[in-house]
Order: sequence, then structure tokens, then C-alpha cells
Amino acid sequence: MSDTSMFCFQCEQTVAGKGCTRVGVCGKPPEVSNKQDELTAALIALARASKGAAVGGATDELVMQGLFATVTNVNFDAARVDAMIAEAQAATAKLGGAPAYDPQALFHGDTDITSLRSILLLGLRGMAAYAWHAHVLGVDDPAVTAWHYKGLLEIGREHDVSGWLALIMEFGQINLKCMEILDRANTTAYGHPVPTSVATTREPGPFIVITGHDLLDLKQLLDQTAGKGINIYTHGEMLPAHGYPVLKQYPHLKGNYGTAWQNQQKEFADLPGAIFFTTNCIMPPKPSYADRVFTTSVVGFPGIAHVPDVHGGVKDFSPVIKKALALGGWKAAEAGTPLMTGFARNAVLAVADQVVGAIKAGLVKHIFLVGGCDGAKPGRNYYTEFVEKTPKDTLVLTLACGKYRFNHLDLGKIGPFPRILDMGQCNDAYSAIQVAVALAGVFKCGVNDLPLTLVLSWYEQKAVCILLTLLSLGIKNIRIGPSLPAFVSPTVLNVLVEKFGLTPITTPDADLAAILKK
Ligand code: SF4
Ligand code: SF3
Repeated sequence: MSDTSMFCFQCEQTVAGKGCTRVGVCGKPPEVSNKQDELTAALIALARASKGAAVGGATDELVMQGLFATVTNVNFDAARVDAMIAEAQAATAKLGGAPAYDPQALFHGDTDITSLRSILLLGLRGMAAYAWHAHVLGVDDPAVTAWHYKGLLEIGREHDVSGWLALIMEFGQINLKCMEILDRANTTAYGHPVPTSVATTREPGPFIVITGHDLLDLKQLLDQTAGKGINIYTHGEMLPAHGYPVLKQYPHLKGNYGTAWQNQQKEFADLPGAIFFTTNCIMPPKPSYADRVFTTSVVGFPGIAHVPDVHGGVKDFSPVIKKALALGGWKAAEAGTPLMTGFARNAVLAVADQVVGAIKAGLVKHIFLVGGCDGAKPGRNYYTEFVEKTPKDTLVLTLACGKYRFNHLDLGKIGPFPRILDMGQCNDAYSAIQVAVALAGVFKCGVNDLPLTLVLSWYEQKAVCILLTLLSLGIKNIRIGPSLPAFVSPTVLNVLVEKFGLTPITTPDADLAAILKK
């Protein structure tokens, strides 16, 4: 690849639904895109050197972070990617070396094989993010850690279609385990989420907006800002943090500001507070607020201040705090309508008998899980309209940043439940799976026989790994939008449609009619 050309088709907003070849729609320049491919190739060589087994210690961390750094809207900093390539090469040499992998081979070649290889690689990138979140809380699973290496090793090998499909299904099961350890890590550290009303009122005074998915960063920031007259507001995927008992006890965790990631350039313009990105999704910061943006962990953007990791310790947030104090915050209060969150598996299963009773009594005729990523495309209004049009005797479970399309709607209640139940971040897809499995247990049927339909929105690679987990569990007839992934070839799509009944979304009216007539 020359310095001016690139190839990336890993997210939903890719150019013309085919691939970004000059510059990413996300803002990723060719230099960074090509370096990310080089990093992936260097990690494949490392996995070859380790023969697909986990090496341990800092090398495991490098593998997780190296994959996580290539997720959409995580790292735009070529120097940081270069440093990770050098680390991967050094780790490979330490293991005695291995044949190099050609980065050009990643996304080129036979269309169907490239599609299957990409599905596995992109899923693996998503899982690495979840594994990292569990790891920073001290929770690892040897099988999950090892599968990062195994996946990379296999991506560097030749397989036929059935070989790739078998690997993809095996990966789906490993990712389920990964999501289980993350759920355990979060609930052990912060307690089980409880239903919580989150204020969106702005209060006068200095503040920090924290976004992304990392709850440990939030906890450390809350500790370091306690008693300093600084308010903390969540943004994007950090909203569900308010439901955790350990986090919600901090009085200066004031509420939520803004909506999903794609609105950040508008919502952060001239914001009189510091903005802290713990993970994706970062967009190129505009000059009106770039001086108050901070990143940490694998997130990076050239010229943007970075809070370094402290291995197993406490990060130093003093530059963020200093910036928030200097900016002074909002001058006056501004009222907002509260949002509900905290309906994770423990909260829902605690009232499982009431949910089951409501289904048996015909008060709840159907449950929809409308979850996934948000994004900028106009077609995403589908999800707002879909939820608005769900009949009054149905419940809507939701998770991840796609919820901002409808979490402000008041759809009323069924008995004690609001009709929209926010189960958490995309990380909490495990909660939704557990609820579905528990309901199937009560009704003595399979998940596919429940009055439950999954209507998913995807954008980046974490959604890919969750989808693969759902498929590996045999969950059928999932509806997916707003458009189909560019990396799924027509032949592979046919397999997914035939085997799993995966269905692209059409219109809310047509889809609701089709779902409810069953
Ligand atoms: Fe394009 Fe998405 Fe890749 Fe960015 S991450 S370069 S928008 S496909
Ligand atoms: Fe959102 Fe980026 Fe995927 Fe965690 S924050 S769901 S898009």
C-alpha cells in the first residue's frame, strides 16, 4: 500500500458500503490504517512464535491492547501504533522468531475466504476490548486469553469455508465466556446494577464528562475528584455506570450529559468542562474543544493529552482535574429529563416471577431486545420508530449506545416495569443472554421459542463479536441493520440467512407485522 491508499471495511459507515480506500469516514488516515494492518500482521507473527498458546504477563496485555487499538474510533495515533508494532516484534524475537505475515493478505484474495477471515478477525478485535476491561479489574480466564493467540494463528492460516465457519462458531462460544468474566468482574467490583433514575440536569460549577466503557477509570476519577467541587457527568456508553451501587454512592456523580458518540462534535463544541475518553468512540476533536480532551489506555489521537496507564495501579488524573477547574464549568443550572438505567440481569431476574406472571396473564405479549450501536446514518431512525410503534403490551429491553435513539421516550409501564428497560452497555449483552436463557428455562422451551425478538443495530467490531456469540448459541431470526456489513460476502450472507435466519431490517411497520403475526 502506498502512503495515500488504504483498505478498511470494518465498520458500518464504510464508504459506499464497500470500503474506505483514501481516508476513513471515521477520520482514520491511510498511514494509521496501514500501520494498524501492520500491527495485526505483527500480532499474527507473535501468535505463530507462541504456537497459538498464551505467553503470559505483558505479552498477553500487548495482544489484547494491540487488537483493541484497531477497533473503530479507538486510536488515530500512528506513533502509538508504531510502538505496539515494535513491542510485538520484540516479543516475537524473544520467543525465537516466526515467519512474518503479509498485512496485504488480511483483506485481499478470494471474496468468500476474505469475508470469513475478516469476520473472525473483527470479532477477535471486539472480544479483546471486553477481555481488557475484565483484565484491568484483575479477572482473566485462561481459555479466553489463549484464544486471542489461537484466533490470530488461525487468521494467518488457510482454511476452507467449513473450517472458517467452525472457527467462527468456536470463537462465539469463547466470547460468551469473555462476556461472562467481564460481567463477573464488574459486578464483583461495583455490585449488581439496580434500577436508577439518572439526572440530565446541568449544575453550575466545574465538571468532567467521562465517556467510553471503562468503569475502573470512572471509579478512579470519582475518587480523585471527591471533595474538590468538581461534578462528574457520564456520556455515551458510560450512562449505565449510574446503576452500580459502588459508583452511585458518589454524590458528585451528578448525571448524564449528551447522547451517543456520533453527536460528540456538536455536544462538546465549546463545552466549559474537561472531556475524558476511556475507550471508543472518539471522533477527531474539533478545535473548539480539542484543548480539553483527554484520552487514556488504548485510546489515542495525535496532539490530544493522554493520561498514561499505571500498571495495576491508580492513574494520575490531575491534568484533567486542573483543566476542569480552569474552565470553570456551567454558569447556571439547566433542567433536563431523567433517564432510567440499571435493569441488568440481577434486577430483571429478581422480579422474574412477575415478568413470567405478566407473560402468562397475557399482559406482556412479546419482548423485544432492541440493542446495539448508534451511528450517524439517517436510516438509524428506524430504531426510534420501531420502539415507538411497539404495541403497549410489549416490553423493550435495550443495551449499548443505540438506546439513545429512544431512551428518552415515555412509553408508559406494564405493572411495575417501565416498557423500556436499559440493561447497560454493549458489554452487558451477557445480561440479556442470561435473562433469555432463564425465561426459556421457566417456560421449558428453547430461546428461539420464546416470544422474544432481537432487533440489533451494529456499527463497530464489538457488535460483531456479540452477534457471533448469539449465533453460536443457536439464536435464530435476529434482525440486523441499519445496513449489512461490507465484509459479509453474498455467499456468506446466504449461509447466515439459511442457517440462522439472520434478517436485514426493512421498515418498522413491516418488521413489526412480520414479528407479531408469528
Ligand atoms: Fe472506514 Fe470504518 Fe475503517 Fe474508519 S473504521 S476506515 S470508517 S471502515
Ligand atoms: Fe457504541 Fe462506539 Fe458500539 Fe458499546 S460507543 S456500542 S458504537
